[in-house]
Amino acid sequence: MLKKISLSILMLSAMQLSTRAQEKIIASKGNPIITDKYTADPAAYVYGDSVYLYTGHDVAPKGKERYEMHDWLLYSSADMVNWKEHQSPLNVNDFAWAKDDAWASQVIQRDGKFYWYVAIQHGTISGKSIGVAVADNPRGPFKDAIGKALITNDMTTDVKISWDDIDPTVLIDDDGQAYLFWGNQKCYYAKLKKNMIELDGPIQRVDIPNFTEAPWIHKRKNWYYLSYASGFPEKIVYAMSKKVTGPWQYKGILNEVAGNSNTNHQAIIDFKGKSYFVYHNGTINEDGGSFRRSVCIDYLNYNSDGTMKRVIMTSEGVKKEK
Ligand code: FUB
Repeated sequence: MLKKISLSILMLSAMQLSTRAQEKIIASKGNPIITDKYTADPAAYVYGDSVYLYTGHDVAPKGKERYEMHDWLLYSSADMVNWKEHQSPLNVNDFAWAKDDAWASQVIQRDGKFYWYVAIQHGTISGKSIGVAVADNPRGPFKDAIGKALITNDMTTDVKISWDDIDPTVLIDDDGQAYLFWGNQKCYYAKLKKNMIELDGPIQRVDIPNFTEAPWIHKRKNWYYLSYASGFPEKIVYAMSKKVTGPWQYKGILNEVAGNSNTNHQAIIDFKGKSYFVYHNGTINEDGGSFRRSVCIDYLNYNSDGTMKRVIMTSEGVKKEK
């Protein structure tokens, strides 16, 4: 009996050590903030006294000029400069129905559970789809929350492409109603049930100009903001509304084309009294570029009328917060 207990204690300590071994501290020296891996499509989430940064993971070798992405990565920070890299909490293999392509995603918390909405290639229904993973804490472990896709390509037929059901972004409004926005070439939204894993009504279209992809929905004071990638190579533009369902007023460019990358996929957060614009460029190493991207963070500033000032992308990045 005693032998059994000691063995279990030994095994537990070994497991804890190996988990810790995969947690690395990165003291960022400006932008891009992570330089030992290619990170893309940032989705930042503030929880407790930390920012959790969920990213895609570009692994296309030099010369392969298309996306190769199989898992997502996770970093957290309490000061915006020192980042802890956690063990990768989610992989396309965690979705039995999915084929590949761990594309853009976003995490949100409700009633103590963390819901991770991801774009992924479906294994049997042609095209991209949106899945949901769930965990009890922001670091995971995450598991498929439904056992099937929440959105599939055959549910949206406005545009004749197979990748219009990508780039999910979520908001839980002050009245508790959750909304999922997503899209490519056409922006869609739908209400989510309180369980966060079922649609609560029909898929609606968002009327905004020159939408390419990468919607990010956020609310500040009495305004809703829908930022998104426009044109190609992409600039991030935005629209504002007094209602999450629109009508949306187009407000113009928020971020210019990012260095050496034809996408720059943004996330917007407030943390410790400041606002941040999190995005990617393609500026590390000789082979960095549109398919080997890197997450960057710069300040975001608002005007007194609620409009957002154009982001100034910097090499220095942001300063350490206390
Ligand atoms: O990472 C794959 C795709 O590139 C994303 O879904 C888009 O937003 C763009 O960043």
